[in-house]
Amino acid sequence: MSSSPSMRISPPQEGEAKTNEELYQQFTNLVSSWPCSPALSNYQLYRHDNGWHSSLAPMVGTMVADACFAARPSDIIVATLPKSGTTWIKALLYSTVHRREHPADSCGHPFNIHGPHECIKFLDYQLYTQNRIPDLDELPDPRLFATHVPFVSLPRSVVASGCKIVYVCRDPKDTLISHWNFANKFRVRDGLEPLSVETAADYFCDGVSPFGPYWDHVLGYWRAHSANPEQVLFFRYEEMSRDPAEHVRRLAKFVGCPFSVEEEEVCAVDAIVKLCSFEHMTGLEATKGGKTELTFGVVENSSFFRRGQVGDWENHLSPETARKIDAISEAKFRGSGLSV
Ligand code: PPS
Repeated sequence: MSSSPSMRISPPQEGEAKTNEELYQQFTNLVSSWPCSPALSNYQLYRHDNGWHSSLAPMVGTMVADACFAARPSDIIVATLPKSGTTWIKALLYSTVHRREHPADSCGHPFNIHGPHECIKFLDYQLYTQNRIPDLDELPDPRLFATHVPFVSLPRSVVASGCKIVYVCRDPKDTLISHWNFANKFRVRDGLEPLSVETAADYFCDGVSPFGPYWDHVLGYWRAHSANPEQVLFFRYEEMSRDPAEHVRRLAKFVGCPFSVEEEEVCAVDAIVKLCSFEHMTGLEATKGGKTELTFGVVENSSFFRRGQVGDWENHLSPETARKIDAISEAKFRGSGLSV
Protein backbone atom coordinates (compact mmCIF):
# COMPACT_ATOMS: atom_id res chain seq x y z
CA MET A 1 0.00 0.00 0.00
CA SER A 2 1.45 3.37 -0.89
CA SER A 3 1.70 6.33 1.37
CA SER A 4 -0.92 8.95 0.77
CA PRO A 5 0.63 12.39 1.10
CA SER A 6 -2.75 14.03 1.62
CA MET A 7 -2.92 12.47 5.07
CA ARG A 8 0.52 13.70 6.09
CA ILE A 9 0.88 16.96 7.93
CA SER A 10 3.68 19.13 6.64
CA PRO A 11 6.53 19.85 9.00
CA PRO A 12 6.63 23.45 10.15
CA GLN A 13 8.24 25.65 7.53
CA GLU A 14 10.90 28.18 8.40
CA GLY A 15 9.30 31.24 9.95
CA GLU A 16 6.11 29.33 10.74
CA ALA A 17 5.92 29.22 14.50
CA LYS A 18 4.40 25.90 15.49
CA THR A 19 5.01 24.84 19.05
CA ASN A 20 5.82 21.24 19.85
CA GLU A 21 2.47 20.99 21.62
CA GLU A 22 0.65 22.22 18.54
CA LEU A 23 2.44 19.78 16.27
CA TYR A 24 1.70 16.83 18.57
CA GLN A 25 -1.89 17.99 19.01
CA GLN A 26 -2.43 18.21 15.26
CA PHE A 27 -1.26 14.62 14.76
CA THR A 28 -3.20 13.45 17.81
CA ASN A 29 -6.38 14.95 16.37
CA LEU A 30 -5.71 13.32 13.03
CA VAL A 31 -4.99 9.85 14.43
CA SER A 32 -7.95 10.08 16.79
CA SER A 33 -10.22 10.43 13.77
CA TRP A 34 -9.00 7.12 12.30
CA PRO A 35 -10.65 3.74 12.87
CA CYS A 36 -9.53 1.89 15.97
CA SER A 37 -10.27 -1.44 17.55
CA PRO A 38 -9.64 -3.25 20.79
CA ALA A 39 -6.56 -5.44 20.76
CA LEU A 40 -4.49 -7.85 22.78
CA SER A 41 -2.77 -4.99 24.56
CA ASN A 42 -4.51 -2.84 27.12
CA TYR A 43 -4.81 -0.06 24.52
CA GLN A 44 -6.95 0.41 21.44
CA LEU A 45 -5.00 0.13 18.21
CA TYR A 46 -5.56 2.79 15.55
CA ARG A 47 -5.34 1.93 11.88
CA HIS A 48 -2.81 4.15 10.13
CA ASP A 49 -3.56 5.63 6.76
CA ASN A 50 -0.92 3.23 5.37
CA GLY A 51 -2.81 0.24 6.71
CA TRP A 52 -1.00 -0.70 9.90
CA HIS A 53 -1.99 -0.56 13.57
CA SER A 54 -0.56 1.09 16.64
CA SER A 55 -1.67 2.65 19.88
CA LEU A 56 -2.03 6.42 19.86
CA ALA A 57 1.26 7.70 21.28
CA PRO A 58 3.72 5.75 19.09
CA MET A 59 1.52 6.45 16.07
CA VAL A 60 1.73 10.18 16.80
CA GLY A 61 5.45 9.87 17.56
CA THR A 62 5.95 8.18 14.20
CA MET A 63 4.29 11.08 12.44
CA VAL A 64 6.22 13.71 14.38
CA ALA A 65 9.45 11.84 13.58
CA ASP A 66 8.44 11.79 9.92
CA ALA A 67 8.01 15.55 10.06
CA CYS A 68 11.08 16.43 12.13
CA PHE A 69 13.74 13.68 12.15
CA ALA A 70 16.69 14.47 9.90
CA ALA A 71 18.52 11.23 9.20
CA ARG A 72 22.19 11.24 8.27
CA PRO A 73 23.78 8.77 5.84
CA SER A 74 25.89 7.50 8.75
CA ASP A 75 22.88 6.67 10.95
CA ILE A 76 22.01 3.05 11.65
CA ILE A 77 18.38 2.16 12.28
CA VAL A 78 17.20 -1.05 13.92
CA ALA A 79 13.77 -1.97 12.60
CA THR A 80 11.66 -4.77 14.05
CA LEU A 81 8.19 -5.80 14.96
CA PRO A 82 7.73 -5.87 18.73
CA LYS A 83 8.75 -9.21 20.25
CA SER A 84 10.87 -10.37 17.37
CA GLY A 85 14.39 -9.86 18.76
CA THR A 86 14.65 -6.08 19.18
CA THR A 87 16.44 -6.17 22.52
CA TRP A 88 18.93 -8.73 21.24
CA ILE A 89 19.79 -6.97 17.97
CA LYS A 90 20.09 -3.64 19.80
CA ALA A 91 22.59 -5.23 22.18
CA LEU A 92 24.54 -6.83 19.32
CA LEU A 93 24.62 -3.64 17.25
CA TYR A 94 25.60 -1.35 20.13
CA SER A 95 28.36 -3.65 21.37
CA THR A 96 29.66 -4.22 17.84
CA VAL A 97 29.78 -0.55 16.85
CA HIS A 98 31.24 0.57 20.20
CA ARG A 99 33.64 -2.35 20.70
CA ARG A 100 36.78 -0.22 20.57
CA GLU A 101 35.83 2.13 23.43
CA HIS A 102 33.82 -0.57 25.25
CA PRO A 103 35.37 -4.03 24.68
CA ALA A 104 32.72 -6.69 25.15
CA ASP A 105 34.73 -8.49 27.83
CA SER A 106 35.53 -5.37 29.87
CA CYS A 107 34.02 -5.33 33.33
CA GLY A 108 32.89 -1.72 32.93
CA HIS A 109 30.74 -2.32 29.86
CA PRO A 110 27.76 0.10 29.64
CA PHE A 111 25.34 -2.86 29.68
CA ASN A 112 26.10 -3.21 33.38
CA ILE A 113 24.27 0.06 33.93
CA HIS A 114 22.09 0.65 30.85
CA GLY A 115 19.83 -1.82 29.11
CA PRO A 116 19.89 -2.10 25.29
CA HIS A 117 16.75 0.07 25.06
CA GLU A 118 18.58 2.94 26.74
CA CYS A 119 21.65 2.49 24.55
CA ILE A 120 19.63 2.54 21.32
CA LYS A 121 16.39 4.45 21.68
CA PHE A 122 13.18 4.07 19.72
CA LEU A 123 12.21 7.07 17.61
CA ASP A 124 8.53 6.22 18.14
CA TYR A 125 8.43 5.04 21.78
CA GLN A 126 11.16 7.10 23.41
CA LEU A 127 12.46 10.08 21.44
CA TYR A 128 9.42 11.63 19.73
CA THR A 129 7.06 11.44 22.70
CA GLN A 130 5.51 13.72 25.30
CA ASN A 131 5.49 16.82 23.08
CA ARG A 132 9.27 16.61 22.66
CA ILE A 133 11.29 17.36 19.55
CA PRO A 134 14.63 15.96 20.67
CA ASP A 135 17.85 17.67 19.66
CA LEU A 136 19.76 14.81 18.08
CA ASP A 137 22.27 16.95 16.19
CA GLU A 138 24.96 16.77 18.84
CA LEU A 139 25.05 12.98 18.92
CA PRO A 140 28.30 11.61 17.47
CA ASP A 141 28.34 9.45 14.34
CA PRO A 142 27.25 6.81 13.90
CA ARG A 143 23.95 7.57 15.60
CA LEU A 144 21.98 4.44 16.46
CA PHE A 145 18.19 4.50 16.58
CA ALA A 146 15.36 2.00 16.54
CA THR A 147 11.81 1.84 15.30
CA HIS A 148 8.91 -0.59 15.05
CA VAL A 149 7.38 1.26 12.11
CA PRO A 150 6.70 -0.54 8.82
CA PHE A 151 9.06 0.31 5.97
CA VAL A 152 6.37 2.33 4.19
CA SER A 153 6.05 4.67 7.18
CA LEU A 154 9.70 5.19 8.07
CA PRO A 155 10.56 8.87 8.39
CA ARG A 156 11.12 10.02 4.82
CA SER A 157 14.63 11.24 5.64
CA VAL A 158 15.66 7.70 6.65
CA VAL A 159 15.11 6.24 3.20
CA ALA A 160 16.31 9.39 1.43
CA SER A 161 19.56 9.55 3.44
CA GLY A 162 20.55 6.05 2.40
CA CYS A 163 21.42 5.22 6.01
CA LYS A 164 21.70 1.59 7.04
CA ILE A 165 18.65 -0.30 8.28
CA VAL A 166 18.99 -3.55 10.22
CA TYR A 167 15.79 -5.62 10.24
CA VAL A 168 15.07 -8.73 12.30
CA CYS A 169 12.02 -10.93 11.84
CA ARG A 170 10.89 -13.91 13.85
CA ASP A 171 8.55 -16.84 13.37
CA PRO A 172 5.10 -15.24 13.66
CA LYS A 173 3.97 -17.91 16.12
CA ASP A 174 6.81 -17.11 18.54
CA THR A 175 6.28 -13.37 18.03
CA LEU A 176 2.61 -13.84 18.90
CA ILE A 177 3.32 -15.90 22.02
CA SER A 178 5.96 -13.45 23.20
CA HIS A 179 3.58 -10.52 22.71
CA TRP A 180 0.70 -12.37 24.33
CA ASN A 181 2.76 -12.93 27.49
CA PHE A 182 4.03 -9.35 27.51
CA ALA A 183 0.62 -7.77 26.88
CA ASN A 184 -1.13 -9.86 29.51
CA LYS A 185 1.39 -8.66 32.09
CA PHE A 186 0.25 -5.09 31.43
CA ARG A 187 -3.42 -6.02 31.29
CA VAL A 188 -3.12 -7.53 34.77
CA ARG A 189 -1.16 -4.49 36.00
CA ASP A 190 -4.01 -2.28 34.79
CA GLY A 191 -6.72 -4.42 36.41
CA LEU A 192 -7.88 -6.09 33.16
CA GLU A 193 -8.50 -9.77 32.61
CA PRO A 194 -5.66 -11.55 30.79
CA LEU A 195 -6.68 -12.67 27.32
CA SER A 196 -6.68 -16.27 26.17
CA VAL A 197 -4.13 -17.34 23.60
CA GLU A 198 -6.97 -18.07 21.15
CA THR A 199 -8.22 -14.48 21.39
CA ALA A 200 -4.67 -13.23 20.97
CA ALA A 201 -4.23 -15.40 17.88
CA ASP A 202 -7.49 -14.09 16.39
CA TYR A 203 -6.32 -10.49 16.75
CA PHE A 204 -2.93 -11.42 15.31
CA CYS A 205 -4.37 -13.24 12.30
CA ASP A 206 -6.71 -10.28 11.65
CA GLY A 207 -3.64 -8.02 11.53
CA VAL A 208 -4.62 -6.20 14.72
CA SER A 209 -1.27 -6.32 16.47
CA PRO A 210 1.20 -3.50 17.13
CA PHE A 211 2.58 -2.34 13.76
CA GLY A 212 0.77 -5.27 12.17
CA PRO A 213 -0.34 -6.97 10.09
CA TYR A 214 2.79 -9.00 10.86
CA TRP A 215 3.09 -10.23 7.25
CA ASP A 216 2.94 -6.77 5.66
CA HIS A 217 5.66 -5.54 8.02
CA VAL A 218 8.00 -8.42 7.19
CA LEU A 219 7.30 -8.20 3.47
CA GLY A 220 7.90 -4.45 3.43
CA TYR A 221 11.43 -4.83 4.78
CA TRP A 222 12.08 -8.02 2.79
CA ARG A 223 11.26 -6.23 -0.46
CA ALA A 224 13.38 -3.24 0.57
CA HIS A 225 16.24 -5.62 1.36
CA SER A 226 15.82 -7.44 -1.96
CA ALA A 227 15.80 -4.14 -3.85
CA ASN A 228 18.70 -2.63 -1.94
CA PRO A 229 20.72 -5.11 0.15
CA GLU A 230 23.37 -2.45 0.77
CA GLN A 231 20.84 -0.35 2.69
CA VAL A 232 18.67 -2.98 4.36
CA LEU A 233 20.03 -6.01 6.19
CA PHE A 234 17.51 -8.77 6.83
CA PHE A 235 18.07 -11.19 9.72
CA ARG A 236 15.89 -13.93 11.15
CA TYR A 237 15.79 -14.60 14.89
CA GLU A 238 15.91 -18.35 14.33
CA GLU A 239 19.05 -18.11 12.19
CA MET A 240 20.66 -15.74 14.70
CA SER A 241 20.00 -18.33 17.42
CA ARG A 242 21.58 -21.06 15.28
CA ASP A 243 24.76 -19.11 14.49
CA PRO A 244 25.04 -15.85 16.41
CA ALA A 245 28.75 -15.37 15.66
CA GLU A 246 28.23 -15.43 11.91
CA HIS A 247 25.44 -12.86 12.27
CA VAL A 248 27.68 -10.58 14.32
CA ARG A 249 30.29 -10.74 11.56
CA ARG A 250 27.69 -9.95 8.90
CA LEU A 251 26.29 -7.12 11.02
CA ALA A 252 29.74 -5.59 11.53
CA LYS A 253 30.54 -5.78 7.82
CA PHE A 254 27.17 -4.31 6.88
CA VAL A 255 27.59 -1.27 9.14
CA GLY A 256 31.13 -0.69 7.93
CA CYS A 257 33.23 -1.98 10.84
CA PRO A 258 34.23 -5.55 9.93
CA PHE A 259 36.29 -7.56 12.37
CA SER A 260 40.01 -7.51 11.66
CA VAL A 261 42.22 -10.58 11.64
CA GLU A 262 43.66 -9.42 14.95
CA GLU A 263 40.19 -9.14 16.45
CA GLU A 264 39.29 -12.61 15.19
CA GLU A 265 42.47 -13.95 16.79
CA VAL A 266 41.45 -12.65 20.21
CA CYS A 267 37.87 -13.96 19.73
CA ALA A 268 36.24 -10.50 19.76
CA VAL A 269 33.17 -11.88 17.98
CA ASP A 270 32.63 -14.58 20.58
CA ALA A 271 32.97 -12.00 23.34
CA ILE A 272 30.12 -9.96 21.81
CA VAL A 273 27.96 -13.05 21.34
CA LYS A 274 28.52 -13.96 24.99
CA LEU A 275 27.93 -10.43 26.26
CA CYS A 276 24.60 -10.22 24.42
CA SER A 277 23.45 -13.76 25.11
CA PHE A 278 20.12 -14.26 26.83
CA GLU A 279 21.87 -15.96 29.75
CA HIS A 280 24.35 -13.14 30.30
CA MET A 281 21.93 -10.27 29.75
CA THR A 282 19.36 -11.69 32.19
CA GLY A 283 21.97 -11.83 34.94
CA LEU A 284 22.95 -8.14 34.68
CA GLU A 285 21.87 -5.64 37.32
CA ALA A 286 20.64 -3.33 34.55
CA THR A 287 18.23 -6.09 33.53
CA LYS A 288 17.26 -7.27 37.00
CA GLY A 289 16.74 -3.83 38.53
CA GLY A 290 16.69 -1.33 35.65
CA LYS A 291 13.73 0.36 34.03
CA THR A 292 13.01 1.95 30.66
CA GLU A 293 10.53 4.72 30.01
CA LEU A 294 8.35 4.06 26.98
CA THR A 295 5.19 5.75 25.72
CA PHE A 296 2.99 3.32 27.63
CA GLY A 297 4.79 3.72 30.95
CA VAL A 298 7.92 2.78 32.80
CA VAL A 299 8.82 -0.81 32.02
CA GLU A 300 11.09 -3.07 34.04
CA ASN A 301 14.00 -4.13 31.86
CA SER A 302 13.46 -7.73 32.97
CA SER A 303 10.17 -7.78 31.03
CA PHE A 304 12.09 -7.68 27.73
CA PHE A 305 13.43 -11.14 28.56
CA ARG A 306 11.28 -14.22 29.01
CA ARG A 307 12.53 -17.52 27.53
CA GLY A 308 14.49 -16.44 24.49
CA GLN A 309 13.90 -19.72 22.68
CA VAL A 310 12.92 -20.80 19.21
CA GLY A 311 9.64 -22.70 19.00
CA ASP A 312 8.12 -21.88 22.40
CA TRP A 313 4.82 -21.49 20.53
CA GLU A 314 4.49 -25.28 20.63
CA ASN A 315 3.84 -25.01 24.38
CA HIS A 316 0.89 -22.66 23.89
CA LEU A 317 -0.74 -22.83 20.46
CA SER A 318 -3.06 -25.61 19.35
CA PRO A 319 -1.97 -27.45 16.19
CA GLU A 320 -5.01 -25.96 14.47
CA THR A 321 -4.06 -22.36 15.31
CA ALA A 322 -0.46 -23.01 14.31
CA ARG A 323 -1.66 -24.39 10.97
CA LYS A 324 -3.86 -21.35 10.46
CA ILE A 325 -0.93 -18.95 11.01
CA ASP A 326 1.34 -21.03 8.76
CA ALA A 327 -1.30 -20.99 6.04
CA ILE A 328 -1.53 -17.20 6.19
CA SER A 329 2.27 -16.95 6.02
CA GLU A 330 2.39 -19.25 3.05
CA ALA A 331 -0.28 -17.32 1.19
CA LYS A 332 1.16 -13.89 2.00
CA PHE A 333 4.79 -14.79 1.29
CA ARG A 334 4.12 -16.80 -1.88
CA GLY A 335 6.26 -15.55 -4.73
CA SER A 336 8.28 -13.20 -2.50
CA GLY A 337 11.25 -15.49 -1.97
CA LEU A 338 10.51 -15.54 1.76
CA SER A 339 9.66 -18.87 3.36
CA VAL A 340 7.65 -19.57 6.47
S1 PPS B 1 10.48 -5.49 22.39
O1 PPS B 1 9.56 -5.18 23.51
O2 PPS B 1 9.82 -5.29 21.09
O3 PPS B 1 11.72 -4.77 22.48
O4 PPS B 1 10.76 -7.06 22.53
P1 PPS B 1 11.83 -7.86 21.69
O5 PPS B 1 13.17 -7.64 22.27
O6 PPS B 1 11.64 -7.62 20.24
O7 PPS B 1 11.38 -9.35 21.94
C1 PPS B 1 11.45 -9.96 23.20
C2 PPS B 1 11.76 -11.42 22.93
O8 PPS B 1 13.15 -11.55 22.62
C3 PPS B 1 13.75 -12.39 23.61
N1 PPS B 1 15.11 -11.91 23.89
C4 PPS B 1 16.22 -12.57 23.50
N2 PPS B 1 16.40 -13.70 22.81
C5 PPS B 1 17.68 -14.10 22.59
N3 PPS B 1 18.76 -13.44 23.05
C6 PPS B 1 18.62 -12.28 23.75
N4 PPS B 1 19.69 -11.65 24.20
C7 PPS B 1 17.31 -11.80 23.99
N5 PPS B 1 16.81 -10.72 24.64
C8 PPS B 1 15.48 -10.80 24.57
C9 PPS B 1 12.84 -12.27 24.81
O9 PPS B 1 13.02 -13.34 25.70
C10 PPS B 1 11.50 -12.28 24.12
O10 PPS B 1 11.14 -13.55 23.57
P2 PPS B 1 10.28 -14.64 24.38
O11 PPS B 1 9.92 -15.68 23.37
O12 PPS B 1 9.08 -13.93 24.93
O13 PPS B 1 11.19 -15.17 25.43
